[in-house]
Amino acid sequence: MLSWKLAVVLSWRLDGACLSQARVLKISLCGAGGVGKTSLAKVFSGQQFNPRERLTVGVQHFFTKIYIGGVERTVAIWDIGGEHRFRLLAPAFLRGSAGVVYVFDITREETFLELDKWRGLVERTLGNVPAVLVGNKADLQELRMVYRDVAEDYARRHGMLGYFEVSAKDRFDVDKPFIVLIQRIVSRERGPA
Ligand SMILES: Nc1nc2c(ncn2[C@@H]2O[C@H](COP(=O)(O)OP(=O)(O)O)[C@@H](O)[C@H]2O)c(=O)[nH]1
Ligand SMILES: [Mg+2]
Repeated sequence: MLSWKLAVVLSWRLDGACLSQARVLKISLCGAGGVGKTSLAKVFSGQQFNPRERLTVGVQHFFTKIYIGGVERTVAIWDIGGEHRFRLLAPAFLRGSAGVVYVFDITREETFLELDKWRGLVERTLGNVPAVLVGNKADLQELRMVYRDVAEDYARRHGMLGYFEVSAKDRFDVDKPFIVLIQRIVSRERGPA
């Protein structure tokens, strides 16, 4: 049986966790390995794009500050290793996320097809949270394998806030999906207008 002391400590710890969550916005990046999650997180948080980005082992965190609705918020981007073996850990990493960015690579169809698995994982762990869909590597138009309208339709069918085509390499439109997602999260926090 749980002793009352332990219960008090636990509820105090949970309160602390909730309080800090109210200040730091946690956003998780989900998608197959190599689609550019780490690159997008880096560019969004003001770091350089690295053409030789290494495989993410487990999880990496990126922090950035953003002014939204006249207030400064700290955003923590959780970049979860996309490889199969890390997926077992994904539910633990996802917990507490206020929103999710799904990423695929427009030049590799299998990364688009893998989105269903990530959505299942997210829905089981977080329920219905605001999400956006990102097609990365828009600089490689000639190698495109996933059409824009197919991705747009996918985002719409699954209740996402929108589909955004970006390039971490060219720093093209990278902020857009994050801003749209954060705006929705913040407006949800404030309750319906
Ligand atoms: N051409 C191009 N390459 C990219 C882009 N974003 C990432 N990459 C490259 O794709 C590879 C995988 O990127 P990474 O960020 O490690 O993907 P992750 O496994 O999803 O975190 C790296 O070699 C990156 O340099 C992009 O927008 N365009
Ligand atoms: Mg990575």
